[in-house]
Amino acid sequence: MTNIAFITGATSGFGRAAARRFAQDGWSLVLSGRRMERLIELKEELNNVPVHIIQLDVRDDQAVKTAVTELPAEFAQIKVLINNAGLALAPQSAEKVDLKDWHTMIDTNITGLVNVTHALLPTLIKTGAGSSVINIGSIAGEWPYPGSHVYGASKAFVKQFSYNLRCDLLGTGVRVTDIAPGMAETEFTLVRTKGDQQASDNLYKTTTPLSAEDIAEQMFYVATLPDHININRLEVMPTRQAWSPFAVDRD
Ligand code: NDP
Ligand code: 8X3
Repeated sequence: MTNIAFITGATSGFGRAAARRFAQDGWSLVLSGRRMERLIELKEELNNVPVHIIQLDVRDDQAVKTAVTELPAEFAQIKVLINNAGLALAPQSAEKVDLKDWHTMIDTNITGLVNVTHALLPTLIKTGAGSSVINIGSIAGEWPYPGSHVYGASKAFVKQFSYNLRCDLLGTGVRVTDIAPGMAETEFTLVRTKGDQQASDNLYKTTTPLSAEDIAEQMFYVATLPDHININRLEVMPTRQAWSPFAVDRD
């Protein structure tokens, strides 16, 4: 059977690096994201494997359903779903955040992820042993920090949804993993700060963040383990990132 991966958010960062990593091993790819020009470029670059691109906003459940229903036959039998599309917004304190930003994170990181999962679960169950749902969570889903508010909470959803899916998929052969990266240099901070390149550069300079390729390698590892192994959660941080002491409010 052909190995086919369906990757959301393939226009940048982890998703694009994952497309390149899976293509390196000859996987067929279904790549989605909102920026069509980037998808076209990536398809042109990955000309060694069959690639199907879909302009898709994961928040639109009908569009997601249609995209899955209308997959060309040679891309229909998905083996690995990588639920990667996501974003953080508004790194300031909760009371200063525009409510719209909270909604956008919930709609993308939670609703979008469940939309795609729901649409592809029957296919993955049909593929059976060796298939995987790889959800991209975050260290923010486990560890609180100031300015994480709804972002971290949305990634806690990803973690618990992944665990709960495992329970329901027991016996189907479908594996579920929550990959939870720490600081990684992608366009993530540019999006989070609404285009502040300086803030993004400042965050990553003078340390050694993870790269998109580091996480793509973890995705590929999880997806290609022997069928009987399920990594439930994989938390990956840069060596140069760790926790801080609890904050205390004093007189
Ligand atoms: P990037 O900003 O580089 O990539 C995000 C991707 O998500 C883009 O391809 C973007 O595509 C896509 N996306 C965003 N919103 C939507 C939407 N509504 N519909 C479809 N696609 C969408 O960031 P990363 O690669 O870093 O982020 C990937 C995932 O990793 C996210 O879930 C993020 O939360 C998570 N993460 C990132 C970490 C980091 O430090 N970088 C650490 C831990 C987790 P387009 O705009 O073209 O639609
Ligand atoms: C993104 C990683 O450290 O900004 O999920 O929360 S962090």
